[in-house]
Amino acid sequence: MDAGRAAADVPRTVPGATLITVAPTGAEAAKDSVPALPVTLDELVATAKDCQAAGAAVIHVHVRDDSARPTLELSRLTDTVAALRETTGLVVQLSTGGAVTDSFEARLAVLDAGPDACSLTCGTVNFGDEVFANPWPFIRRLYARTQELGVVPEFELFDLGHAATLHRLLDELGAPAGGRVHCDLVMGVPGGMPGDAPTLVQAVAALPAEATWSATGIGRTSIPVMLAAVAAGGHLRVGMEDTASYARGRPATGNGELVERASQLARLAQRPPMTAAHARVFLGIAA
Ligand code: KMH
Ligand code: ZN
Repeated sequence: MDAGRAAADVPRTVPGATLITVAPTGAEAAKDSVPALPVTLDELVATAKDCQAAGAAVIHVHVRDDSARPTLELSRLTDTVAALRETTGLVVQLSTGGAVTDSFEARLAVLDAGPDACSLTCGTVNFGDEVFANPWPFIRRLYARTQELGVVPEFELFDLGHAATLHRLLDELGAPAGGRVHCDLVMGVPGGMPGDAPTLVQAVAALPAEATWSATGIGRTSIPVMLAAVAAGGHLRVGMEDTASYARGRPATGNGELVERASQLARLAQRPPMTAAHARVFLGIAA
């Protein structure tokens, strides 16, 4: 699909359905402390299949090296995209956020692995004791590259000010590949916006009028954010990148049960999980 295709031309809705994204690994948790974290390609493929069966339609991917450390090595990313495409129908969204230590050049090169979609963070944020750096010139370059390559971006907002940058990006560079402005509110990061219902409502109000959105809460904000997002008519992201626990004092046994719970909630809200095929139409991803 044309990068320049107008939002109005894209089939806008899959009526009454919830898009569930799983973020199974991330770049922060250590395999030693979270043994259920999928870090090898085989583990990632197994979790992806479980999650699709449980109701996920999109997988947000970070890869690890042979020592389970985060890496942006291009050949691993390319192999991972191929393996997920062969074994699942999930929309493959590669992280361009990487780890806080990754260079801007390595993060831009992620797009060369040819994913369906990518994350695109709309601003710098304190990230615990670290800084997750996303200065305007980098955001602009990354966005322009997604348009050039036809990779569908998901705009990640960690703070309310990131919404202003998203407006600026769309005003200056136009519509994303696929035509849909789809955002993900990443809430509860120490240094970012809090993970609670009043903040979620404020953040949604700050988005462009045409945007659709999902939300995820980090750590113990996971459940309140999920409940608030469903109540506000949003979509959901869950997974062990964002929380390694299923409940207080009970580690998650895997990503599948986190997706399963999100699916149950979506069904309870009368907006059952969107299939991966519908997600492709919803996001404007070429078949
Ligand atoms: N790992 C974080 C520093 C993304 O994937 O785009 C950044 C992150 C966001 O996870
Ligand atoms: Zn991520």
